[in-house]
Amino acid sequence: MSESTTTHILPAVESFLARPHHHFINNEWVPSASGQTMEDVNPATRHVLTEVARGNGDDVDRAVSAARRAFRDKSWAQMPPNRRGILLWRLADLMEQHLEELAQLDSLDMGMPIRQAQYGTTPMAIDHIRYMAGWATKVEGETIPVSAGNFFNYTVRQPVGVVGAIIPWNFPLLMAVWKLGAALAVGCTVVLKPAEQSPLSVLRLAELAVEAGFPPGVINVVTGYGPEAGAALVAHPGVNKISFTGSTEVGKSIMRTAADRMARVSMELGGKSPNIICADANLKRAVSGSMLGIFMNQGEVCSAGSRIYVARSIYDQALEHMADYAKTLRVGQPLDPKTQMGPVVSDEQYQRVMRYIEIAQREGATLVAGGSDMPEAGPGFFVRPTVFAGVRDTMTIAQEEVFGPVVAVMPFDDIEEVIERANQSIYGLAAGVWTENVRTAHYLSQRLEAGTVWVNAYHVYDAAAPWGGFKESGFGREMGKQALELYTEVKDVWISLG
Ligand code: TXE
Repeated sequence: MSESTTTHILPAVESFLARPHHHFINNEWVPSASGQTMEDVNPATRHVLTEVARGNGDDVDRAVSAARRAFRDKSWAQMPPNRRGILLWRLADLMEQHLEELAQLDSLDMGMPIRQAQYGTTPMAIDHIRYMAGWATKVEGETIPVSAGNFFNYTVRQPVGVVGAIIPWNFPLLMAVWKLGAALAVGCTVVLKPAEQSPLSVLRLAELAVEAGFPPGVINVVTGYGPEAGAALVAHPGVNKISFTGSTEVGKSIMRTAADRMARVSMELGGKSPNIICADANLKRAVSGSMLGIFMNQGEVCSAGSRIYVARSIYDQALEHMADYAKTLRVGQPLDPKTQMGPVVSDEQYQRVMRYIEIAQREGATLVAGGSDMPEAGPGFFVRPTVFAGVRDTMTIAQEEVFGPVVAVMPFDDIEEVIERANQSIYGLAAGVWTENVRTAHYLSQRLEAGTVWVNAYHVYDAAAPWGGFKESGFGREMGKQALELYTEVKDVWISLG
């Protein structure tokens, strides 16, 4: 790390880190009921960044009570929608004023390269809040021409109530606003539980929300571990809806708990996304796009293109380019603006990724790049960008989500065969297609079982475009107007005109 290439930690970030980090309940900072805290580790250095409140059921209870009060009284759900929109817009303005600070917090907290945080995910988060601010005034019902008699029949969409939002560590700020934006726009109040590995940007966001003028209880943040704070939020009878992003395994257990009281749920879960490079693709673009598809954010992306299928006629050439790309990717300190890939989030994740690399080799896959740790990148949890060839569809590396910088590259012979193989997964979040043939592009887009298909691109997102999975990648769509459905109930009203 040299002085000239490393972004200095902003004084505002330094002073934020030095403060105690309590729960944010009813617009106040509240220490844990138990008095316990947990360590927040910087994955690039393995040093403790700061301590954060370790929440339990008592803290969740306080936060849910605050959210219920705010939902019931007139200060939020019954606030004129344009006022809610203005508050969201103000929050976005404040986020923009503090963009660098928010970007640094995510970068320090979970290892995201600063250029991605600063020019990608933080601006996307701001844009998302503005997009949802616009929807606050546009949540409309319908009039329905019923035949049952002389009635005027119409629907209204009403906020579902208190939302329990549980988010992962891979995009801390962005995942928070994906849930907050739509929920707040329609008049819900929220208790948000960030991932234990990366709570900082969300805590800073809560502070900005007070500055923007959000009433007490509308946004609450309880930090803590999943089986403690997260599980208590899921089980709380005062929570009407759980919006979860995380592992499929935890998603299933949340659904079981939520079923007991019929709480609404939406799930954005894991993936093993296929990325298909056809023989007629622009190879240079396809290779660099596919490498971005797997190595962006260290591969810690639910939609990472972790199964690359390449037409056999160009397979050897593509594989060679991919190996070169992986070997020359700049892996290093996340705060260095030149860094393209940072460390994985934690020791636990590092061990998990290394285990998958070991299993792949044991099952007979061939390593063409990476496959080890990367001490020269720094003292943190660095994994060398890894490319496997000689992979069979039945191997663990072709079936399970690694959630790290590891990709399986496989040849295919014809379109029907690759469709079948691509769809042979429990997941269905995203897919990529690289071809210059418009028919192939549309045909594959129709046939692939995925919530999003990118053609001649990978990892493009927009606040207006719906996002969510097929199969065990979950259900419900975040972003786009579809996200409003997650946080509203439809009420049908009959007025007798007889
Ligand atoms: O996820 P968890 P982890 C996948 C990815 C990764 C694996 C494990 O494959 O390697 O999951 O990651 C909270 N009740 N994804 O362990 O445990 C937890 O505190 C309520 C894909 O980090 O699912 C955190 O806030 N909440 C994914 C959130 O759930 C619980 C992103 C996610 O943690 C809980 C993350 C419980 N019992 C991991 N247990 C994606 N879709 O992008 C945990 N949590």
